[in-house]
Amino acid sequence: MSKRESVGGRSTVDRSVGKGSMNVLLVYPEFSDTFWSFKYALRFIRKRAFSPPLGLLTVAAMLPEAWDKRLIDVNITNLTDQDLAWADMVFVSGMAIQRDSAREIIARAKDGGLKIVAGGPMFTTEQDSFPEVDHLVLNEAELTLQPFLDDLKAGRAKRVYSTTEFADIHQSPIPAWELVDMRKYASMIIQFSRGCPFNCEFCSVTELFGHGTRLKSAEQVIAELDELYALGWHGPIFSGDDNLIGSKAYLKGELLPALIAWQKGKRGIGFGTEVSINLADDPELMDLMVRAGFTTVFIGIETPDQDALTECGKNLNTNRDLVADVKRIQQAGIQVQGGFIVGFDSDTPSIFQRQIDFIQQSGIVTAMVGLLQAIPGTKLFERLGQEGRLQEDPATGDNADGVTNIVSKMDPETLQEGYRRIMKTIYSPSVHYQRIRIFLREFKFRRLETRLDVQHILALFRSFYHLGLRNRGRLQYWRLLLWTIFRKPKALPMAVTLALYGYHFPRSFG
Ligand code: B12
Ligand code: SF4
Repeated sequence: MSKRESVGGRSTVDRSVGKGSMNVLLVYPEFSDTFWSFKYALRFIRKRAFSPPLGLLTVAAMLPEAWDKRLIDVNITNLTDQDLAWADMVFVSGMAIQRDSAREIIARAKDGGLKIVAGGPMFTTEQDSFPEVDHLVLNEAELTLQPFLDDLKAGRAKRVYSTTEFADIHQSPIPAWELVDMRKYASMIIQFSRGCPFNCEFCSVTELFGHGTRLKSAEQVIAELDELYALGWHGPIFSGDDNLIGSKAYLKGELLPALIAWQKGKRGIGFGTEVSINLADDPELMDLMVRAGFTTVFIGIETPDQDALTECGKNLNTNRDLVADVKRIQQAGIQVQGGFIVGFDSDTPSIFQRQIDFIQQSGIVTAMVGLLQAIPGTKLFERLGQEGRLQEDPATGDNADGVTNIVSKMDPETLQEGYRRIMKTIYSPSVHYQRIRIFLREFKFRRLETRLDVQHILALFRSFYHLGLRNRGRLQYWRLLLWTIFRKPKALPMAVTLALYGYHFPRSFG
């Protein structure tokens, strides 16, 4: 058994399946210029994308060893005719937001006479929309890939492989990172857990990954990190958890102590992840997370309106002082990024100013505000379908593009206009730079989170030119730098990074 298969004990798939040559092209479709693409900020550090596609890399690690595999992430490189000529089969993954690019890739591969195997969140939630795909290997590949490979070997591969079960992620292999050109990415990506104990009406996580939090063993995580480190990655790592703190006992007792031990003697490896707001209730957990290297968490705050929180089932966020919660996390030494939504049935036009005020007071610099969309597979989609309130066009999958597939209760023009006002206001230079200062005043530096390389130094000079000389808000930029140098000198790299985000976000929503 290879090292990769032995992690976590049992082998996920029989990797002798299909011995003989097979050239597999794993293709990750392009993201448009979205909020999360970080495209305009990444240019400053000469990176092409935020992180590589973990789903495809995990699938690659489960394919027969004898097969030749190549990864084409269209976000960092072109898919060429030569790539397609080399391949026998194309494996495609993606989120709804990558729909157009995925269709283009599928069409080109079909023109080349190639078989298409598709999986991942978009295909799982929208399988009927892709009649041209030969094999839909849906849900978690830990469960559905092996039956597909078995049938393929026997010459009777079916069109759809799906399951209602959730995988034991102790069986997930170490992703095939050797296929990745790490220099092109700002961050690497791993996953400690899947699933979320909560039940928000608009969210597809529980449908896709379940209510229980499924966790990798600490040993398994450390093996993954060791491999990344050995391959030369000593930078930031994002963990794609739905809600890392779903099982606090495991975190405190196993994972975080193991990460603290692993970090000894290493510098520059900061973790980011997604959690729920109840992190703020647990000082011990926050302290352990900081010591383990967590620098940033994304939290779905959604709205300061109690009725809207109740409407969408986000009961966890009700009856709390959400601004104080955010500040407690910042004071512990963790930056909070927040997700916000407008367009709930109970929203009135006063919500726009209330969202602006909340975001500003909380010092959440990276605030992703979206219009509520109904994603297939969610309870919201089902409810609105029954109420006849779904538009014909599907959800774009980008909730920050100002488009919705919902027939809203609020007058649509008022909603659009209010949404645009939020985005314009919070990312206007004066408000954005002021928010960075509000955040930095609160934030407690517990460790230096980035290892500065040449590109970071160059990015500082590039920012002098673009933000300090050419961009709107140049005066505020210089004021922020001076303020930081005198008041929080250790925070200078962070201040510049946050300033660059302010350069990206307005461009990403036009
Ligand atoms: C990390 C992450 C991100 C990263 C993306 C990093 C990257 N390079 O892909 C960031 C932070 C940028 C991001 C952003 C967004 N994300 Co996101 N993200 C995730 C998250 C938390 C983890 C993804 C991951 O790596 N998982 C680990 C791998 C192993 O799982 P996986 O990709 O699902 O792959 C497994 C299976 O799906 C399957 N599989 C996957 N691909 C393939 C391919 C084949 C051929 C086969 C056979 C099988 C297969 O096998 C794998 C092993 O089981 C997921 C939630 C989750 N738990 O997965 C949401 C998730 C993917 N994101 C989602 C969304 C909506 C978004 C945003 C649109 C959010 C927003 N509102 O703006 C943005 C859009 C991205 C953009 N650039 O604009 C949705 C997608 C829903 C959908 N139907 O498309 C998810 C599922 C969360 C949710 N709310 O439901 N995201
Ligand atoms: S807490 Fe977050 S991940 Fe969990 S169901 Fe709600 S929105 Fe989805």
